[in-house]
Amino acid sequence: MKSTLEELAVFGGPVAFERPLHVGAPNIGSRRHLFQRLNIMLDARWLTNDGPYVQQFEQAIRQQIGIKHCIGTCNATVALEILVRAAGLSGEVIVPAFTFVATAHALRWVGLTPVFADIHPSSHTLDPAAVEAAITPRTSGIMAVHLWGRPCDVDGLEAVAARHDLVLAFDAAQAVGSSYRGKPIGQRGLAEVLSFHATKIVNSFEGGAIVTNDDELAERVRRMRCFGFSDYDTVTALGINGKMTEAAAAMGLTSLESLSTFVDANKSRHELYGRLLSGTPGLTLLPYDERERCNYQYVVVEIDEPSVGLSRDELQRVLFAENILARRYFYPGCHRVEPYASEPPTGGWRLPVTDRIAGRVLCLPTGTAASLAAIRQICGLIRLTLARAHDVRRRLQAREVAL
Ligand code: T4K
Repeated sequence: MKSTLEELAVFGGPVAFERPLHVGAPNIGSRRHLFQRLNIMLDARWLTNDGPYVQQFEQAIRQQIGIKHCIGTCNATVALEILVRAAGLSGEVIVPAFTFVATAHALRWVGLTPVFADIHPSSHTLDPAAVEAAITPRTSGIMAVHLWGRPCDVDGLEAVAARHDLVLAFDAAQAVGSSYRGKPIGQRGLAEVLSFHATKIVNSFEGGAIVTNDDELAERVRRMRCFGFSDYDTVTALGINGKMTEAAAAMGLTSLESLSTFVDANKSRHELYGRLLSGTPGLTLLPYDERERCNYQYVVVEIDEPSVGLSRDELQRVLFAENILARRYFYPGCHRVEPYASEPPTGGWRLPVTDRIAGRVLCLPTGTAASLAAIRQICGLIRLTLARAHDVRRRLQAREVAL
């Protein structure tokens, strides 16, 4: 364990990790089950187009969430695009800017205008009061996000949507395996969108799904996912190719079998970070609500620069030098990336909480690929860096001048 600044890689010491330690290294699950499924798939020569594994995966997700319909897709971004079209949204849709850019891009890609509303400082998710203030006569819906696998204020947003007769849907890309008020996330609003990207708690390499209790919406989504075909050779609507492959579904099923193992791994890592970082001045680890089921998918810390004397970006530089690829999710916020940055509303985007949080948050490695020993090392490096924050800053600045 390093104990002096000279030992830090950023100042010329040895690199702590030989290979990069990623935030989102995938959980794998049973290779045997995966290869069995892939062999069956190859023998059957059925590789895509709503095959048996896609149907099994959709059924498994339906059961897991307790929902009527699940339509698997090639990824969550396309699922969002299909959903907003199938829901008939038009004009403006209110979204958080503090989310992965796919939430906003999916809307924009289909010609909608994302309108960014601010978030609550402790939940990092949409603030219903800010949403209400952002409503205009052009608003048709709200796309809320369950960030970090933690639910947003579903009840509060439902009340706003009901008052203004707006469609409410959820981007639940990060929230598979988590609950809201004791019930699995995925049951609320008109529909919710899940992601099974490689970095997610359940992964199908790439993949997504739309889950809903609405029969008509589900039917429209199914057609849109497959070019608008209503049967073997009849096209009844505009559609796209948003299908999930059989190999993806085989991986999804295999991954889903191990969901509780993955959650336990994440939980033990989150607890370890909590124990080892507790009492570190200027650092807060975002908690999960122990009354809910949580997937503990992200280990999120906030760095308070004024009290610690070091910025989040400076800490990230120290960690990167050690091959710890901690991420500044979701800096700088969608409103500050293109095309949205160049198209601000009159008076500019006013999202003070988003701006503040986007400057403080750092996500640390977790999941089955990050060993507990690695996490002990990461915490030791963070504690050392923050305890000597002023010296670290001085040395980093001196290095910049020297370069
Ligand atoms: N809405 C929300 C709220 C989302 O968070 C996302 C996706 C979406 C919508 C869209 O879902 P999809 O269309 O992707 O299904 C990652 C993921 O690519 C992205 O899916 C995820 N959110 C986002 C939060 O994180 P990046 O920009 O961090 O890059 P990526 O995927 O290259 O790398 C993530 C980390 O994982 C790195 O530390 C490298 C590591 N990694 C990645 C892959 C793919 C591995 O170790 N192995 C791998 O195979 O976006």
